[in-house]
Order: sequence, then structure tokens, then C-alpha cells
Amino acid sequence: MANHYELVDLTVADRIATLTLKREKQLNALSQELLTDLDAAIGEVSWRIRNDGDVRVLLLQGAGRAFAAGADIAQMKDLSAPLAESFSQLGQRVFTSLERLPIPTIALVHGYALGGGMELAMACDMRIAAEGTKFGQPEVTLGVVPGFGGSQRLPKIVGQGNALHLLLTGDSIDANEAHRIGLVTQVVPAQELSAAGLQVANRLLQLGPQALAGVKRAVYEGAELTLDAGLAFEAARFGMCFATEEQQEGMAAFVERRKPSFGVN
Ligand code: CO8
Repeated sequence: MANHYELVDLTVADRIATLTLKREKQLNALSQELLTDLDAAIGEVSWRIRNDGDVRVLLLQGAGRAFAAGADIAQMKDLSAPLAESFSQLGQRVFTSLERLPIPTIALVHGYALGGGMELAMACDMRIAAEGTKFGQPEVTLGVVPGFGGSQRLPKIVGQGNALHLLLTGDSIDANEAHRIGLVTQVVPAQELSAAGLQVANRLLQLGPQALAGVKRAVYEGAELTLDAGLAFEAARFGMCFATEEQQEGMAAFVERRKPSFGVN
């Protein structure tokens, strides 16, 4: 099944949704129109998770030479301060709705992930990069700060020191350096990027969707809490797992020395 928005493709096959940015000529620069299509496509994925149950993992990639080379500079160059703020809020809202999907999301990053492009990749749970990919937050070189969540998500992913280095210098780093600082979890040859994404996705499909959704909530919501509140949140979610068939199946399979089977829809 494939749904075509103008600037984003959504395909679903074998319970894996793939979102592809397709503004190739502008290296998938994130224009208002692209963000609007991305918003709609994420909304469709969310609807299908809730209603059809036929989507369990999401892959996000860019068509052409790049994942995404940032927010559309030509489009935002003459914005007034209030409009710039609302453009920033639009991107933030779309990226947060991506992050809050209750399924694992994996960014498959190649070419460039700069500015808003890197911020989009950071709104996914995992990032796999093609060798040679350039990552960076060059906003300071344009006289601005990040506007799609970079100043908030980057320190959480790579630590404040690494984040400040990237944010203050605006320097780009390559995929290997991104791996070293923990921005990406895997670096593969470009021609193996899709296969690497599918491999991780297929492993995730073998696991219980409720447990995966629970891990995401514990990590993302826990990050907003004090340690004590986060631990309480985790304990409550841990308890809730024991009212699920997933827990019964997972633990029964362990003691019976067999592979668990987590009810495939
Ligand atoms: N915005 C608009 N157009 C872009 C962008 C962009 N970010 N990046 C590339 N393009 C366009 C180019 O203008 C060019 O278009 P055309 O063919 O019509 O001239 C086409 O894509 C191809 O680009 P290049 O010819 O430049 O390709 P190169 O291979 O020579 O260079 C680079 C590739 C190095 C990636 C180069 O394009 C570049 O430096 N791009 C800009 C990178 C950048 O600075 N990104 C950060 C943008 S700022 C940002 O993302 C802030 C996010 C928060 C926004 C908050 C809202 C208020």
C-alpha cells in the first residue's frame, strides 16, 4: 500500500511504514509545504496504529542526494519575528508528533542531515547513517539558533558538551564522528542503508508492541521528570505490563525454553 502526499511518500509493507521525503532538487529542504505533508503522513501512521494495527515500525528517509539539508532558507529568509516563531512551532509540533508515535522509529540518514534535517533525524528513536553522511547544526552561521528542537534534543542524545560544541561552532561532522559521540547507532555503506534499516525493523517486529511503546514512554516522559518521579513512573509501567498477554507469553516462553510469539495482528 502506498499513499502519496505531494512531498512525502508513505508506504506500508509487512507492518513496516516507510516515510520518504521527496523534495530531491532542494535536498529535501524542509519548507512549510513539506512539513505540512509530513504532519499529515505522520497523522495517517498514527491513525493506522490505533485503528488498523498494521504498522509496528517506522522508517524515515530522504529521496535523492540527502536525508534533509535543513529548513528551507530561501523560504524563511524574510520572515518577520512572529512568523519565524510560528514556523519554528510548526516544525517542533510535527517532530514531536513523530517522537510520540507509540512505535519504534528509525531515521535512515544519508548525504546531509543539517539544521532542521538533523533535528528531524533526532526526533526518531534511532539513527542509522550511510558512510560519508554530514551532520551539523549550522544555524549560528546563518545568524540564528536552532528552531526545530535541536537545542533541546541534541544535548539529551550526545550530552551537553558535545552538543554545545556542535551548536556553537556550527561545524559539520561525518558519520563516523556522529557514531563516536552517540548521535547515530550504526554506520553502513550507502548501498546497505535500506537493508540495515529493515534488519533492525524486522527484529523489532518480533517483540511485543506494548512493551516497545512502554519503553518509549518511560524514556521520553521520564526524561522530563526528577529521578524519583521517573522511577515511580517506571515502576507503575512495569506493574501495568503484568496485566498484558505480552508479559505472560514472554516469561512463559522463557521458562518453557521456547521463542515467544507476541500476537501478530
Ligand atoms: N534551504 C533551501 N534550499 C536548499 C537548502 C536549504 N536548507 N539546502 C540546499 N538547498 C537547495 C540549494 O539552494 C540548491 O537549489 P538550486 O539548485 O535551486 O540552486 C539545491 O538545494 C542543491 O543544493 P546545492 O547546490 O547547494 O548542493 P551542494 O551539493 O553544492 O551543497 C549543501 C550541499 C552543503 C548541503 C548546501 O546545499 C548547503 O549548505 N545547504 C544549506 C545547509 C544549511 O545551512 N542548513 C541549515 C538550514 S537552517 C535550519 O535548518 C534551521 C532549522 C530551524 C528553523 C526554524 C524556523 C524559524
